[in-house]
Amino acid sequence: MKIADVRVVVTCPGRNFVTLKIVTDEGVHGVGDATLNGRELAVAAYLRDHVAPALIGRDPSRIEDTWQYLYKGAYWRRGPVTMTAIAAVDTALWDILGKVAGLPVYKLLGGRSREGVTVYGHANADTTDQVLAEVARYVELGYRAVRVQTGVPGLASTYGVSGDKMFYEPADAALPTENVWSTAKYLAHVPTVFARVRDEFGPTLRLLHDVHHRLTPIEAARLGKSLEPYALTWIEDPVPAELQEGFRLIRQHTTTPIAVGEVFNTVWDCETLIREQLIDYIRTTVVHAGGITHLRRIFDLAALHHVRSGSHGATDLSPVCMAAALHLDLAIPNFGLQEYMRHTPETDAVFPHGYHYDGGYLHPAETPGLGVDIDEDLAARYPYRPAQLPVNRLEDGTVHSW
Ligand code: GCO
Ligand code: MG
Repeated sequence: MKIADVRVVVTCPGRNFVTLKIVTDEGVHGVGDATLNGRELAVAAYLRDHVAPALIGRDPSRIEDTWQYLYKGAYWRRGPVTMTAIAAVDTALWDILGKVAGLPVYKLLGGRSREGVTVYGHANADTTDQVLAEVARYVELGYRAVRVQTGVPGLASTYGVSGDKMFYEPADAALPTENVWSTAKYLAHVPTVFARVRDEFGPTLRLLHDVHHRLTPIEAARLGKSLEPYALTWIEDPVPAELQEGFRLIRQHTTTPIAVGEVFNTVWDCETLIREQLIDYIRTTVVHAGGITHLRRIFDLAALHHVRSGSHGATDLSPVCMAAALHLDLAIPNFGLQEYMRHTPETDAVFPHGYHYDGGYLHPAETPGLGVDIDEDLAARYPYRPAQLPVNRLEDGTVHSW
């Protein structure tokens, strides 16, 4: 069997998605997510101009060899654009392998290690009173873990608080909008929110919070300490993580668990964090960390160091990525949690899929391959629309991490 056709599909059923479709000479096809929020066309061009021509005629079952060929062969290693492109190819090849073998991909990865994939939902609202109602909504839907984000008094807008509660989408304009940030106001407010949530929902509901890279290590340590009474499952991205050593400082000061990694692309981005046990959950995901092949490598390293998975699963990761993530989540021994932000009905229609939610768990499809596809005719009805992520500034105008 040989690869006969490679297509890149860009579509915007509510938001932009890039999908790679690989077709073999025997008519089997596989799909891979290639969406990089706000930089979609860079990945589409990388795939179309540089990767697709080199795939024609290759044996689709040589997944590891193709990964090495694209990674080492490019010479210019790593980076989100390259690794997202490689991820798309890798994911599509696993999909083809599953279809040819007649098995869902999780069985090719060693079979199920659990009955379902525990997911967390996103309670978000401007005020604490409103967010309590949002948490209750997720509890009623059966969620066992809920991420809690609120507005901060004195700040006009805050990351993670959206008008459309189920489908948070930060890429909201053709040119970046600007948010204003105050660490002092934030640090004073967050513990008061979690005090109310714990009080209302009791000690066992798993609670999470995303800091979105906005603090320094010592500020993050203070936040972690102040949240200890409320026993969070994790605080996410407490600091920008280019400096992995910075997490040593946080770790020395707090027992609040830490999750990091949605912007990482390779095992080298988190190798120190994992090896020194500076984090508890690694949030790398299929689409941005080199596909199923490379993510498995990261999770295996993590398993040796008491670090569990907690893959990113925001709305900007397509149902193709979610399907792939679920197969890996089901198979690995050190699964922790899976983020699950729902897609709009328009997106679900463009990407028909067999995974389903039931009582706090997601379950991958049992059909051969990944159990997800793209309806190319429907996709063509939603042309690309430029949309970028916001920029963050301090109250004095200084650009800050978003
Ligand atoms: C999360 C993330 C997202 C990202 C978004 C960027 O934890 O879900 O932080 O909200 O900001 O995916 O494209
Ligand atoms: Mg996040």
